[in-house]
Amino acid sequence: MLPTPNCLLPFLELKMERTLILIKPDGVQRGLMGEIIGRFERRGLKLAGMKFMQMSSEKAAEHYGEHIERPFYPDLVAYIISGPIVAMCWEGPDAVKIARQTIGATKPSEATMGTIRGDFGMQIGRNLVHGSDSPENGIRETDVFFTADELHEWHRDTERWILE
Ligand code: D4T
Repeated sequence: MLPTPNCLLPFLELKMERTLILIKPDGVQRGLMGEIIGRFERRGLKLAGMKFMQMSSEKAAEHYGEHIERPFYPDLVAYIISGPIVAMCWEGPDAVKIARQTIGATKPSEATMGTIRGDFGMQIGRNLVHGSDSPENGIRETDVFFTADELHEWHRDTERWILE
């Protein structure tokens, strides 16, 4: 595993987590960007960084490297680089678990209604969103997509109504 960048150490001490969320090309093409961003925002997660970009094959390999031996890997990379995506870093206590619950099961046919994939998805190869699967991967993946100066620490005035 890569060493934790110094700028992220304070978050570990506060037991805050960061999660990397991607709106995949199908989410962008289907006009669901606002809907998807709104779900994380309304849940109470706090945005630290966001960019609209197209992934290179190198970045796709870095992001999905753990799946390189899987039969679906070539299709997965072709899909993720096929058009622009939205990359976001959201933070909060238990941010990884809360975001994955908001996203729903990997297979849209198994995702609960009320989740992003349960409400908008049909097939695993077009499942709209990526979310980090552990706090460690939240940090590692955020580092793949964002430089330190692209992540913002800011005071949210509603904080005390969301977190105790
Ligand atoms: P991501 O990483 O996109 O948030 O998805 P998950 O964390 O929910 O699921 P994953 O890592 O197991 O799979 C990564 C990515 O590969 C696609 N996939 C997966 C696929 O196209 N066919 C498959 O059989 C599997 C298992 C979907 C998500």
